[in-house]
Amino acid sequence: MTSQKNLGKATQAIHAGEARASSTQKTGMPLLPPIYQNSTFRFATAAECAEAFRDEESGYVYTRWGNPTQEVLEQKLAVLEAGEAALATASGMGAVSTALLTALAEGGHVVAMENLYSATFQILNEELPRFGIETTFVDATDPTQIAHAIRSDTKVLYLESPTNPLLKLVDLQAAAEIAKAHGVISMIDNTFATPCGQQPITFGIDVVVHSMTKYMSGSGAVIAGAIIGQKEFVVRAKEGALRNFGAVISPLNAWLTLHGLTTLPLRFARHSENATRVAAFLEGHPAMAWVRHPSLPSHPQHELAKRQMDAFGGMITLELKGGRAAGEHLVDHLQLCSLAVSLGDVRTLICHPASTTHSHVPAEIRRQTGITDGLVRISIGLEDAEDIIADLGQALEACTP
Ligand code: LCS
Repeated sequence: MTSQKNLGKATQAIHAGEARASSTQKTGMPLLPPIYQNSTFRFATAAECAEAFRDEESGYVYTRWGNPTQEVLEQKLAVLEAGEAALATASGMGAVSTALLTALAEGGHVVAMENLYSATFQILNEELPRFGIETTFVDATDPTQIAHAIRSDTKVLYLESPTNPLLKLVDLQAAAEIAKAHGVISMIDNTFATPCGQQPITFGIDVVVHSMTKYMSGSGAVIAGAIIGQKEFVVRAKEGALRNFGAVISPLNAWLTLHGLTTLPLRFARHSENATRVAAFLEGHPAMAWVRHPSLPSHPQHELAKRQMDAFGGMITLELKGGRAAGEHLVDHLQLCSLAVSLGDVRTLICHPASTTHSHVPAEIRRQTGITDGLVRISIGLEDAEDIIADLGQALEACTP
């Protein structure tokens, strides 16, 4: 594994972690890691079985505890995110909740980015307060706001960058330094950037979580998540919150994600290239009030994006001059792009966050954090950029008075 750290991203995506699966075969090793689609494992003797329960490194006992297909995926994830170890989970929210449950105890305090995926916001704003855990939400685009919000009982700094859906960025190095100085665990949801857009651990962030439902698996076929970090944290999460609360990935979804990851570097480069072209087209269109993509010089944090991101990603947020009605009109007239939540798919997906992905965030908080009723979010797919532009162009023409 050590030598794999020096390989390029595309090579890592294909080869990292795969040796172990093949080593179960004596000759004629399978080129693709096999899928171990089973819930339990058989032992020859009671002593062997007891040993596997005592020392997990010595064998597999039950898929909620560990499974070879999951482990191949986890080894690939650790290499891709430059972490010591990784855990695959049943969903992105399985990763977020398992990571938070591992890091927090009764009565702790969290400092979090104010603009987050809505279910994460709900965990922090509604679920954790039931256990006496309080969260202070800040505009983490300004690192001084993070520093000011940290208290003596703060245990976790929770971030997204770029955020869902506003594509706000956090200075990862500055945030990690503040957290370290206060003995706080820094966590980031890296779903929008993927390790091909940025590797937060290389900036000093402690824990990375993912919804692998999105770019990581890439096909729109699975719900899956991941946690990557130091071995001590990952083992604690695996043997505690993951195993006991049970957000374990199925072998089939682990296997599908594993194969999705092999093309992530290629796909993410193309998503980013397509989105850069579509964003430039949209920004020049007279129907737009504003368009946001990290590649655009008009993005308030374009310089930070250039500094800390290796690719700008495939997500675009915009608002039309005609507000919500115009946005709905646009969505209704698309022929190639699909009206659907989720993101990171090979297909271009478009949605209206205020009535869908972020509808559970109270309207007042949506307004305060900039999720306006006219906001439209596009996940640019892998179609030819000209075809995406042509579809958006014809729909915009249809909705321009
Ligand atoms: N983190 C981010 C940044 C997300 O965008 C999502 C889902 C999750 C975590 C949760 O992942 P899941 O449990 O669904 O795998 N985001 C969605 C979205 O924007 N539209 O539909 C789902």
